[in-house]
Amino acid sequence: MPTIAAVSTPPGEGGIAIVRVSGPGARAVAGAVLRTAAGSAVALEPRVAALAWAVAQGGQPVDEVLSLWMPGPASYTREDVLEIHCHGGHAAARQVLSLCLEAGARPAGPGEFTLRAFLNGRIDLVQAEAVLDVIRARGDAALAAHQALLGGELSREVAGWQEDLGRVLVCLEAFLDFPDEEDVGEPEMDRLLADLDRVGAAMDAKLATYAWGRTVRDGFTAALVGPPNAGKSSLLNRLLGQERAIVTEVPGTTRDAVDGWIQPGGVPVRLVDTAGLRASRDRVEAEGVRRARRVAEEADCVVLVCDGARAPTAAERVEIASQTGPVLAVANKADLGRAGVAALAEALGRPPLEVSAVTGEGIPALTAELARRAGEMGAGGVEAPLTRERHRAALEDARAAVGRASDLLRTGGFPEVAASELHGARRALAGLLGWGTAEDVLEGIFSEFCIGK
Ligand SMILES: Nc1nc2c(ncn2[C@@H]2O[C@H](COP(=O)(O)OP(=O)(O)OP(=O)(O)O)[C@@H](O)[C@H]2O)c(=O)[nH]1
Ligand SMILES: [Mg+2]
Repeated sequence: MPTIAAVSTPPGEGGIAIVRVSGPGARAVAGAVLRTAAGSAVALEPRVAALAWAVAQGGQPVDEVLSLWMPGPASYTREDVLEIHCHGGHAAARQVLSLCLEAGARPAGPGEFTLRAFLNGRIDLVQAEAVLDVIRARGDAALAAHQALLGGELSREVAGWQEDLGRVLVCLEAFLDFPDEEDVGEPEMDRLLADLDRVGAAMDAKLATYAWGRTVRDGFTAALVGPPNAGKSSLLNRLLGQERAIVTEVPGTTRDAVDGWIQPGGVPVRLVDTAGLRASRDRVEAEGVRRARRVAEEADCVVLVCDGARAPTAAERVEIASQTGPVLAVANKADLGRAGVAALAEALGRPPLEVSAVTGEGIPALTAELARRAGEMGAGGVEAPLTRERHRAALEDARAAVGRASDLLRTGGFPEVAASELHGARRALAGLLGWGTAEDVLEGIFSEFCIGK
C-alpha cells in the first residue's frame, strides 16, 4: 500500500488546516517533515499532540504546527496515520502537503482514507457511506440518522439476518446431505418457516423506512407554484427569513427557479420558487413557466399559492384544477381580505390555508404543515433508516429471495432450490455491507467523496 497524503480540511481561509498522511511510510514522512524548535526529531508518542515545525528538506522552517501520531491499527484507516495541524489558508496547507509528498507520500484520491478504512475492515460500506452523509448532513434528523448508520446500527441488523438465514441453511443442508433419511420433520420445518417469516417481516419493516431515510438524506422538496403575482416569491422570502427572490408588483417577475432550505422539525425542506403559471408570448417568461411545471412535477409537495383577497380568474381556475399530486393550497394576502377564499375552496375542493407573506399571519401553520408532510414520508424518527437506493435495492433482493425460499418450502418444493435462494439472500446482504463488492462499484461510491476524507 502506498502512503497517501491530503489536506483534510476545506479549502479557503481558516484558523487551522489539517494535512493527513496514512500508510506504512507515515513515520518516515514525520521524520522528514517535522522538527522541534531546537531542530531535533519530534518524538512520535501515540495520540499525543506535539508542537513542532514543518521544515523543508534543507531544514528551513515552513510553518509552526501541531502534530498528532496515530499508529495503526488504532487509527481511522487502521494504518499509521500522521496529522499535521498547520495554519489555515491556501499557502500554509499547500506547502505542508508538498513537504509530505516530497517525503514519499502520494496525493490521496477522493475518499481514499475512508476507502482504506473499509478495505482494512474497520468499517463496512454502509458505514463508509455514512461518513460522507454525516459530513453532508443538513439537518438534525439527517445527522442523527447517519450517525446511527455510522455507529453500525443497520450493519448489526443486517449481520443478524445473515446469521439467522445461516442457521436455517445449516438445517436445510444437513437434510440435503443425508437425503436417504426421512424428510425434514414437520415440527422442524415449522420452525424453519417461522424463522424465515420473522426475518422477512423484519426486512419489510426496514424497507418501509426508505421513504423517511431518503427524505432526511436528500431533503423534502416543496415547490411554490401558482398564478403570477400571487405572492410566491414573497412567501419564499418570508419562509427563509431573507430577501432571496425578487418581489415586484409586476406579474411575471420570477423566471428562474430560486431555492433555499428550511428545517422545520429538523427535517431539511427545500423550497423552490417558480415563475407564475400563465400563457405568455414572452419567450423568457414562457421558458420560466415550462421550468415551473417541471419543478412542480418533480417536487414531493406542491405549495399552490393563490391570491385569497380576490376570486380566481377563469384562467387561474384552470391552473388550480390542473395541479395533481400532493398539493398544499395556500390563500395568500390574508391582510388584504378574504374575498376570494370561498371561491378558491370551491375550485380546490377543500379550504386553503390562509396566510399573509407581508404580515406573517398563518406562516407558522404553513411551516408546521410542511414539517408534517416531510415527516410523513415514512416512519419518522426511525433510528437507522435505509438512506440510499443502493441499500434499498440490495435489501429488496434479499427479501425477495427469502420470500421465494419460504414459498418453496411451504408448497413442498425442492429444498435444494430453497437453499440456493437463501444463499442468494445472504449474498445480497453481504453486498449491502460491501463485502465482495466489485472495484468499479466501490470507485463509484467513493468518487462522491472529497479529497481528504
Ligand atoms: N398585501 C400583501 N401583498 C402581498 C402579499 N404577498 C405578496 N404581496 C405583493 O404582491 C405582489 C407580487 O408578489 P410576488 O411575491 O412578486 O408574487 P409572485 O407570485 O412571486 O409573482 P410572479 O413572480 O410574478 O409570479 C408584490 O407587490 C408583493 O408585495 C401579501 O401577503 N399581502
Ligand atoms: Mg415571483
